[in-house]
Amino acid sequence: MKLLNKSSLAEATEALVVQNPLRTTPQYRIVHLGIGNFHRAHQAVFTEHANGYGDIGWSIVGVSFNSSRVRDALFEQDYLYTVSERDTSGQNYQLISCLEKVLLLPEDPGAVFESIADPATQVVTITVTEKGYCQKSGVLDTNHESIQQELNGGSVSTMPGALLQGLKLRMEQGHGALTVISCDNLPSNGSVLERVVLEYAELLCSDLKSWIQDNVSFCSTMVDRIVPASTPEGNEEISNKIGLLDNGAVLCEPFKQWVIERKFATPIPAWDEAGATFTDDVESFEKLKLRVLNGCHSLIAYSGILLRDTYIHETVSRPQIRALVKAIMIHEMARSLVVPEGVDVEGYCSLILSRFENKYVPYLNSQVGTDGTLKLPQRILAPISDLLDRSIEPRLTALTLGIWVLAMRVAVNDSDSKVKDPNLEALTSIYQDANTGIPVKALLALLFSSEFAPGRQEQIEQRVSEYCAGLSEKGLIGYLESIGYK
Ligand code: CS2
Repeated sequence: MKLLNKSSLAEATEALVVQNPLRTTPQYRIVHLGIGNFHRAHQAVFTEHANGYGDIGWSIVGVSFNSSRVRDALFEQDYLYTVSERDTSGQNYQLISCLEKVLLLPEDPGAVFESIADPATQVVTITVTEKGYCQKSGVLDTNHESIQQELNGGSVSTMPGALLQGLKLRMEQGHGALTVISCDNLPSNGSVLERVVLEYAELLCSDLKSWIQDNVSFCSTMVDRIVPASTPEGNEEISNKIGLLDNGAVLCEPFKQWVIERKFATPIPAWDEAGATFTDDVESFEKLKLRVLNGCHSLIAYSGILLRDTYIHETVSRPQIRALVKAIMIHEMARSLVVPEGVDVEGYCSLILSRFENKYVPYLNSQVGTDGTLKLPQRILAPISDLLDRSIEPRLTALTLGIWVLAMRVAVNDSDSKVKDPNLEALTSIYQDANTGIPVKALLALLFSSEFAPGRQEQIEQRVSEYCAGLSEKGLIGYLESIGYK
């Protein structure tokens, strides 16, 4: 089969939808830090659609921090790839042609900084996951190993470090304003990023800090789309359908949402024409999505790990788990926050439940269960704290912590476990020290060391221990049935 690229494109089957003519000279550019599947099936898709409106073409320069996987797959394809949306109602295949190139930070840091400084670059978008922000409790973690290395003159390997070097060059070259948009699942992601960047800039040079304050805007966003890691089988199926070999195809669900804080320092693509919402109040959308979708996603993932299920859709199709997820969404997650105006919360929850059930976009429990010590604070602890403030008992959110505690026992004891966590060593030694006991206090302390629920651990610990005892005695399904989830 011929490889998908600019010269073979005309031979693709009719299944491949080509939205825009291939551009040779886009006028404006986005630099994207952390080019994984999520970016390629989310912001890149919005940008591709936006390019269909107005005369200004936007291209994306992607940056990888470690792996050359995306660059290697796409280089010979002239950076063209397919995004395929799939659910019970069918599947489509869209060509994405706005990716200009992919740079590898360790290979060519100078090219990364120059692309951020380039006057054609108007926007920097970011998806580096929670751990990529090198922050602790919302401030720059100056003890972070890689930040320390950078401060001591070592090579730049972090997202904040790379962004700052690019901004420094932009300042020196006099190329002016830039809009920076964080697209990770962190509450107030734009403000967190701004703080980290300004604190870091101050350590590097004070001129840079004030230049950033005058020239760069940091927008918070809520991003939503379920995009699993690609598989060889998935790529093969998509290639067969479009009639060309695509080693960089991405499979995802049809649903996508992007709510962006209207705080732009520069022109931006017509993302609103492509379905994005620009607003002054992103926070309430972020909170709703982080708790109802991501919080419940984690609950399903850890339940699935305990049940030895592989996929999210398998676990959520168990009636007891489905009933539990429905109940936590409505009775705890939605009641822990102020629902944004105009959102029908029951409809929102049931749409998310049906998205979790989409077996055509199989998502590994281990993928969602990865990095739990960094995800659960904003997904589960923050709602617990808000429920306590509202005098609502955090029952199912506490049960989620109990399920996580036991799932971590599986993760640390099972040599085949695919669940990763930056605190895996600490989790392992806590379990080793506990012998056969369940070290609830020490494990919860790992989560509560974040800023999300200060002083709340004591209020919840006893309850989590009771849940762990019940779960250990009856097993997850038996326990859920015993408390009425059937
Ligand atoms: C998931 C998210 O892996 C995870 O932790 O909860 O990636 C989730 O699929 C997206 O946020 C959906 O928008």
